[in-house]
Amino acid sequence: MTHAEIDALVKSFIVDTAKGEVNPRVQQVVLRLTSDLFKAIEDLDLQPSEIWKGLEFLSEAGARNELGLLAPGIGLERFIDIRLDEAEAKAGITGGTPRTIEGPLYVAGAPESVGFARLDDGSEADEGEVLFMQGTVYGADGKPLPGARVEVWHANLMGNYSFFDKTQSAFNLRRTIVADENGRYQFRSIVPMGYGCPPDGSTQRLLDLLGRHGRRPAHIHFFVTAAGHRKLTTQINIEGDEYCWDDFAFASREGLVPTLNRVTDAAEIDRKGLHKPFASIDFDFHLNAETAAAPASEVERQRARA
Ligand code: MBD
Ligand code: FE
Repeated sequence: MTHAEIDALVKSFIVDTAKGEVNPRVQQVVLRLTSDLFKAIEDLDLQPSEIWKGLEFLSEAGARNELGLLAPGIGLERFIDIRLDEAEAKAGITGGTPRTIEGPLYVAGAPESVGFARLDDGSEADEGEVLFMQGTVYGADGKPLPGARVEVWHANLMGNYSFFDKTQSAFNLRRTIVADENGRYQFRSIVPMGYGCPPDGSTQRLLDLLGRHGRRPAHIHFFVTAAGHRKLTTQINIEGDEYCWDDFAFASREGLVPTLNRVTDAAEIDRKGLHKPFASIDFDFHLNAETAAAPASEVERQRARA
């Protein structure tokens, strides 16, 4: 079939059959995606068994709750970010801390504190390296933003996230820190390890067929919000991780790999109440002013809440 014939056929299936009230946006999207799919089937001469394989793959991925993992794995979540960056540039927004993908593992409702929080429950404190991370949240005018909210979440030493990993305590490695009167935040945690896709999962099965790995570098996620400013969704990578620039989720960006300092000075260690060297990262967040000229920075998607 020609593409024009496919367009006519799909219109006859999806548009001409409408009798009730139509959601025009849904109709437009379904029409487009269906005709693009049919054209791909035609162009690639996809066989019936291959088409069912594809549907079965999506079914399985959905049943395992892996569509949120497949999206970064095929670069879809990165593509969304590229488009947001373009839209912001068009709206005249420049500068600010680069965004990068949210990923599928955020959980709402983490404990809140002002200025400082300890993220880890202490269960891995002995094997892990203690991490202090601190900085200032700055607003569009370049001034600190007291009261800004820094939501932070990261994996444990196994690369696993609390809530999804039921062996961890509630909200382990997840907190909301409200910036203090100087716009400062600080947390104590452990240096996380990188994440790997579940080896028996749908996403990894696809990655295997593509000759790709399913590894992420060690990283820490953030939502940073403040009145009058656009929500920043971002991550930092742990410097030196072998996957730092080889992330299966394409989230690594210039400007999001801060220096990780190793503090060995005995007096400094003592001041933290520690008995061994620790890691320290300084990282400031720079937010952009909210504007009606750019798409919403608050993205609606289903998120876990505990
Ligand atoms: C993660 O921790 C993550 O951040 C992403 C994007 C995908 C899988 C696991
Ligand atoms: Fe993550």
